[in-house]
Amino acid sequence: MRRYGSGVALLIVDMQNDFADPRGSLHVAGAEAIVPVVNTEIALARESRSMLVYTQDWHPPHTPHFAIDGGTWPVHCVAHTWGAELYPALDCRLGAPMIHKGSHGEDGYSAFTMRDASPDRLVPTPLEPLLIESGVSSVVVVGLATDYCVRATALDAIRLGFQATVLTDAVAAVDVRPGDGERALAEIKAAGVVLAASRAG
Ligand code: VGL
Ligand code: ZN
Repeated sequence: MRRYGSGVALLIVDMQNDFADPRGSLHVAGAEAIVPVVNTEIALARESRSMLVYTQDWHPPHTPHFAIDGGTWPVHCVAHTWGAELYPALDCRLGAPMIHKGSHGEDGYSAFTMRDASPDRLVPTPLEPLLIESGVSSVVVVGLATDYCVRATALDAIRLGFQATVLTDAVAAVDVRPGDGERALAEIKAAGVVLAASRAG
């Protein structure tokens, strides 16, 4: 098992109440089941001195991302509310960097870049420089949701020159259309992302 090491970061994507808790406004089926898997990966990463980075979807109360404002989604992960908090059963390491995304009305799917609708442009988050400064060349992505933030984060990682692995039993999909999660995994694999099962090491 040599998934982790000092040049590898574990990205723990959007493990927040609105996605992970059945009472959440955008609950992802199967999210609770990945929590112990993600916690094990956090422990393995720490043992091997890998950097941990957490992300939070972090929206204002009104954003073009929400259906009430012309977008797609129910209101979710509004900054400083219960829905935006990390799921309590997740092993949250104090001091690990936290990347907030979507804070200024962008879509915020990728942990690396956000799409701002007006003007239409990509806005970087602090993640890429943070990884480069920390000597990271490879990322392992876990969390929610396979077909949105995990997909976008893994595709951006490859585009930016990182090696990227997604642990298929440590992610779960929204599946707006049945099969979206599986299609997203096939797409990111074709883009060069390694798909692995956590147990296989
Ligand atoms: C996400 C839908 C809307 C995600 C965020 O974290 O995958 N999905 N906002
Ligand atoms: Zn969102």
